[in-house]
Formats: sequence, C-alpha cells, structure tokens
Amino acid sequence: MDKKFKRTLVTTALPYANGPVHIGHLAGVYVPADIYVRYLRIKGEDVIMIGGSDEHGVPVTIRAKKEGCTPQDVVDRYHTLIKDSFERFGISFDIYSRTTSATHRQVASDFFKKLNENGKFVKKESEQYYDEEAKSFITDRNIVGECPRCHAQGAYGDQCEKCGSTLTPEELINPKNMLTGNPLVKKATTHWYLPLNEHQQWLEKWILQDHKEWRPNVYGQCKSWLDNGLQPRAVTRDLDWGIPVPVEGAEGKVLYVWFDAPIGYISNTKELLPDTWETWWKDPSTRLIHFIGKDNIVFHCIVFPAMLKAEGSFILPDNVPSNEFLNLEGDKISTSKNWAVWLHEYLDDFPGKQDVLRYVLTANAPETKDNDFTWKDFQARNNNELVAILGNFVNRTLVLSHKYFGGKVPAAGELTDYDRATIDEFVGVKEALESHLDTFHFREAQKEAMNLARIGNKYLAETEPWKLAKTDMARVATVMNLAMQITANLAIAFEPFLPFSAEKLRSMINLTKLDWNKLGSTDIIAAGTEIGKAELLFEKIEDDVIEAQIKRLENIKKQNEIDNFEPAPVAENIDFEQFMKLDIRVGKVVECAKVPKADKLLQFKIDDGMGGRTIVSGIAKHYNPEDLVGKEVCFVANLAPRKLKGIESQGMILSAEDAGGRLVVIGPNGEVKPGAQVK
Ligand code: B3M
Ligand code: ZN
Repeated sequence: MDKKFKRTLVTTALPYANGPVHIGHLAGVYVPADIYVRYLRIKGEDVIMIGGSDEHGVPVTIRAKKEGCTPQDVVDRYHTLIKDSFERFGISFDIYSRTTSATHRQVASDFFKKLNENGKFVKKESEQYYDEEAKSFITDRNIVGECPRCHAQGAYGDQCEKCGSTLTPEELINPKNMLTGNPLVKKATTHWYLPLNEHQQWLEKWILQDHKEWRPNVYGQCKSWLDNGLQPRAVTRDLDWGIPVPVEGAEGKVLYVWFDAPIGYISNTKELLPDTWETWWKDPSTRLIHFIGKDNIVFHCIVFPAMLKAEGSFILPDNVPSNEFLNLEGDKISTSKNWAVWLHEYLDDFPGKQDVLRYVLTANAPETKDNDFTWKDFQARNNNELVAILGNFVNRTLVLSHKYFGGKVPAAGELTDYDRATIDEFVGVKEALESHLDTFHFREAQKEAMNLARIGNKYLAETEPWKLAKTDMARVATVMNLAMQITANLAIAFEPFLPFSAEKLRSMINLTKLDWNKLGSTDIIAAGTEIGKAELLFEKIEDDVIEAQIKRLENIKKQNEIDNFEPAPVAENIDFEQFMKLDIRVGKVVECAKVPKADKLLQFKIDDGMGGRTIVSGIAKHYNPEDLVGKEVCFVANLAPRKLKGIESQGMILSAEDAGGRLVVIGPNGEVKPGAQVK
C-alpha cells in the first residue's frame, strides 16, 4: 500500500432490497471486493469492508404495490435473504446493515441539514407530473405511456424497454400513473438540487488529472460526463417512502434514494465503530475504495464526491474499481425477467460449492468488457481446472505422502537442477499476485495462483516419485517435501479467492499460521509435520446437473415469451373477391417424414378426398413426424406448386405462430371429411 495510507476502507455497492442477489452482482462487486479485503487482511493491513441493503427508492414501492404489502415488508424480506446468502457465500463484510436503520436515518438527515444550512443546495420550483386522484406526484419510473420512438405501449418515464431509448416523462405520449392508470397533469413543486455545475472545476482536476490510474471504463465515463458539462441534480423527491427531508415545510418529500444510499456507507461504518468511525472517513491517511458496477459510476465518481466535498470534512475515494456487466447464457441479466442465477438458489442447489462459483466468476470477471456466464463453462472450469489441476495436485501430494511417509512431511535432501528450476518458476509468485491484486486485476491474479498448481502437477509428472520409490527413497523424500511446500503455497495463495477450500487445505496439511510473506518460499511446512487425511477439495460436476440448470433457464425464457406475447400488427385490408380466391381445405395426414438434409422441412402425404397430394412444410423443429400421422389439418389447396429440396409441394399446411415463434398446426374442431372446404 502507498506509504501515505495507513488503512483501507472498502465499500461495496448497496444492493436494492427489492429482489435477491444474483451472479451479476457477485461478479461485478462482491467477489472482487471480498478477494481484495481478504488479501489485505492476510497481509496484516488495517481494513474494513462495509456493506448493506439499499432499502429506499421507487423500485421497492413498486414491488410492494405488486405484492400487496408495505415497502417495509418488502425490504425486511429481501434484506434478510440477501444478508443471509452473502454470509453463506463467504463474503466477509465487517458489517452488513441497511438504510432503514435508525443510525442511517440520523446520519443522512444530519448530512442533508449541514449542506442545506451551509448553502450547498439550490432550491428550485419546477413542473412535475401529478396524479390528481391519488393526490401525489409521480416519479419517472412510475410513469408509463407510449414510446415516442418505437410507439410501444408501457414505456417508462425514464426508459423504453422495447427499443432501449432513454426518455424523459415529458416525451411519453399519453403519460399515465403506472400503478393507478390515472392520466397525469403538470403541477409545480419545489426541490433541493445539488449544483454539480459548481463542482465541475475541481472534479475535472481531481479525476482527469489526478486519477489517470482509474480503470479506463471508469475514467472514460467520468470524462464524458465532465465533457458534457455537469448539471444541477435534484436530491429530493415527492414520495412517501424514504428519509423525510429534514426541513420545515418539506412535508411529503423525501431524500432521493441516490442521495441517502451512499451515505449508507458512512452510517454503516458508524454502526460498526461508533467511537472511531471518523478516522475511517475523515483522516487523509485512510484509503477509500468503492467497489461498484458500471451503472453506478457517475454516482460514486461525481455525485457522491461532490456531496462529500460540499460537506467539507470527508475524504474522497482513492479508487473506484467498477466492472462491466456479466451476461447469462448470452442475454442480459434481468431481475424483472427472472433471467438470473440467484445466489440463494445456487447455494441450495450446489451445497458446499461456494468456491466453484467464486472461481468461475473471477475467471470470467467482466473487468474490461461485458462477459458471459454459461453453465457449460461453469462445468468445464470446475472439471478441467479445479478438479483436474488444483484438486488433483493436492490430492496426489497428500496420498503419496501418506503412502511413503506415513502422513508426515519428509525432510528434503539435496536439490537437483530440476528441483531448482521448478522453484525458480514460483519464487516470484508473491510479487506477481501482489502486483495484480494491488491494481484490481483479479482475473490475472487468480490465474497466477492456479499456475502454482500447474507447476506442481508438472513437477510430479516429471519426477514420478511412484517410480523412484522402488529405488531411491531419499530422492522421493526430497520430491515430496517440495510438492508439500507447493501445496502449502497454494493454501496461502488461494485464501483470498477460494476461502473455503483454502481453509480445508490448511487444516488437511496442518498449516496453522497463514503467513502471506511466506509465499514463494520452500520452508512453509516443517519436516515432520503430521498431515491429515487426504480429502477431495473439489468433485466432478456431472452433465445431468448442468442440464437441469440449462433446462430451468429455457423454461424461464419460454415463460417470458409467453408473458410478453404481443399479436403481430394486422396486414393491409383485402377485398372479399381476393379472399374468395383462396381455396382452403381439410385433409388427413397419411404419411409424414423428415426431408433428408433439411432440418426445417417435413414431407406430408395428405388424403385430400381427391386422390391425395404431397405437401412440404417448414415445421420440422416443432413436431415429431409420427405424431402428426392421422391428424386432420387445414391446407391451402390452390397455391401454385413449387419445388422444395427437389420435392414438388402441392399446397401449404396452415399453422398458428405462438409466443416465441412456436408453430402449431391448425385443424378442424370436429370430424370433417377430407376435401371439405374451409370458408
Ligand atoms: N442500489 C443501485 C444498484 O444496485 C444501488 C447502489 C447503491 S450504492 C450506494 O445498482
Ligand atoms: Zn421505444
């Protein structure tokens, strides 16, 4: 750590308590933060990790309305679920509190009051949308209407989810209150604004000149905000869920959720350390690091620093390592669409496998660009890396030590050139890990740790102690000593990444002291140390387990398609004569088979009451041919014949296209003679 700092305060974005935590949150914020904090702790540095639930804001009120309960019920439920699943997953917060706590309410109110009294806000009247029947102002997210761009219904006052456009409520056609459906009118209201424009100058210097080391995605986003010129931002809302604006005459107004939430970091520190919290927030020898996702960059790099600066007694963040997004099986993770792997479900489905998910999320961490989580990759990384490389090396070392040395670490004899070359390969592991971890390159750091296990495997494969044992036990002792030292190195190196497995490994090899400074050395575990039973660190994950997860996602996708089904627009009008030209008949399927080398086509033999005909139809993806034999179908009988894959098709079988493009063949609703006309 930089000499000017004595301690590190790590904050992690406060997840909204309106739903459970998913792998996107973990990969973006909590796993990297936890690696970092564990790393600093083993190095013996003074560090605390602050977390908590973000319990205010409109999304919570929407969920409450939908579920017919109070916002407090919603946040109580999700706060408990989130806190509990983080704990089970081994995210080592020093405190995980919540923004509905009494401490937070006090701290946030006082913060606002101080800024208000010192003239750090601007009060402004503006026209906002108002629901006269509900007698309340409606926030952007609660306003729906027609999208001015793509004309989809149900676009929100801040965004159209259909076409992705960012919107203002004013742009919506026919804006309505989402919850009541009432039309809205404009009404004047007063709010407090943080004049970010007045902070533009120092922010520019502080970020663009003094923090060039921030990740390019973070720096770039800040630069673009600054280049566009900062605007005043409202920090209050007309809403009945939140911390009341602590000023007389502000009834019915609360602090904007993005004003109170980051103050939650301060409140939670105060709750943890009521007497010394100020050292962590006000002493310039404290290094403040915010771990966040990319959609939170502006709030942590511009808005919150401006709030802290306006208050006057707080330090500013030294770094804001923000990740890009993690997708799931190629699609954006979405809480509302249930497109996610939820942490609490993972913990139930994969008991004892916290480290597997931690490993995979770090291996695929979206540090520089969006990345994808797939169950196949999860399985492959477990089976080919954790089991085949790390687990395998540790297991072989322990089993061989038991076999040849009765479970005691043998003393090493003279080293060969090959031993020395092997040692050379990992003496630098401490520096390598530190340089990656200090600069928040967790993916590279974990690779470095894994490389130790690769070195170990190669060493055993080359020296073949099981063969040497027949002739040269002294040499076997040296080899197994070194293999055991590599194992001990692994137990230290993996502690930040795979804390459950590292602990299990340490207890297996009886390594009681976790000394980071020993990394890279060959005297970590003393000769004569008794080691425990060789237990497997990881186990293979079978195909059926992965397929069950993939199936679950497929079902969710299908359900979403059904829920979001919208009929296609009706085609241009035709006149009656045109309609009468169409000759539709009922027929019975006599034969049906796949067309070779065409994965979409089925070939039908139809009894049409007129001697029969052949029809080729593009529905092979939706039916097994044998299931259609004997069924009655409707077909266009006077469509000019055309050749498909060399087969003459004499008509077209009619199908309905359901949600998600599923085709369902159309037939009569009662028994009808083949050849009957459909009119
Ligand atoms: N709850 C937004 C989010 O979960 C927000 C973070 C607050 S950090 C102070 O994306
Ligand atoms: Zn749109």
